[in-house]
Amino acid sequence: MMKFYNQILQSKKENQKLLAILLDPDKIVLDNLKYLIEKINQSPATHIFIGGSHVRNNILDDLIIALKEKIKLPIILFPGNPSQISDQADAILFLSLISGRNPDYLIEHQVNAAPILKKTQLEIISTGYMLVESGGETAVERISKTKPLCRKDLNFALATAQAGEMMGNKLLYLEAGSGAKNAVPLEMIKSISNNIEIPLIVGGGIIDLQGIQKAYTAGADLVVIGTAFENNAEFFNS
Ligand code: 1GP
Repeated sequence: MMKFYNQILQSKKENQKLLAILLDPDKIVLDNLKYLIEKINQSPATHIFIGGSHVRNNILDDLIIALKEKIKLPIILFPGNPSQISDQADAILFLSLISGRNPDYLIEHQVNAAPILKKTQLEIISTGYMLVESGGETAVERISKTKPLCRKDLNFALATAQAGEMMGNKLLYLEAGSGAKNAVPLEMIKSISNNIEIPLIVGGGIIDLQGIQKAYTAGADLVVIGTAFENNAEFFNS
């Protein structure tokens, strides 16, 4: 049963917008966890995403256990590589970087992760991950050694999204990159959301509440906020 995915589908059907706070375990100071948890519980977040570029497994398990004690939201892994798997989470975005042409991020890491995932209880949600040019080199671009999609080429971005859907992905994630200078263009969100059926996640470089609203209005079903909350835990009260 795809419990968490079905919840996302249900929200989309009811036009209830979703919001994920992205936590990078490497950047979390465990001494501040109590405060962070308080702020997450006061925020409008509906999901927690956990992931980063260099996360070590032992931190991941402990962090998720600590979060689950005090937070009721679903915890979804958003892994940078196959070492970032924890059975403590509820689900995992099983990503394929379909905007790029690096076989490691299209299939190799997935092959390595499959036997590990088979031994977990995690709900696996296949996700077409599309990196969009954002005005500077982002960590995803550097680590994956792929070129992001051109901001202006809406037709190519749409064709990529549609191919991702046709290949059976259950979600699409339009990503400008963590801390991006420019968020995903609204016209791109609009054109893709109008022409696919599966839910659309949008993240990267959204730094204020208006940015979240604009992404929703353009058609995002779930918006991800990482850096802005990391820099200011009062972000959602601003
Ligand atoms: C990164 O989309 C997420 O993968 C969030 O990006 O850190 O810029 O909010 P920010």
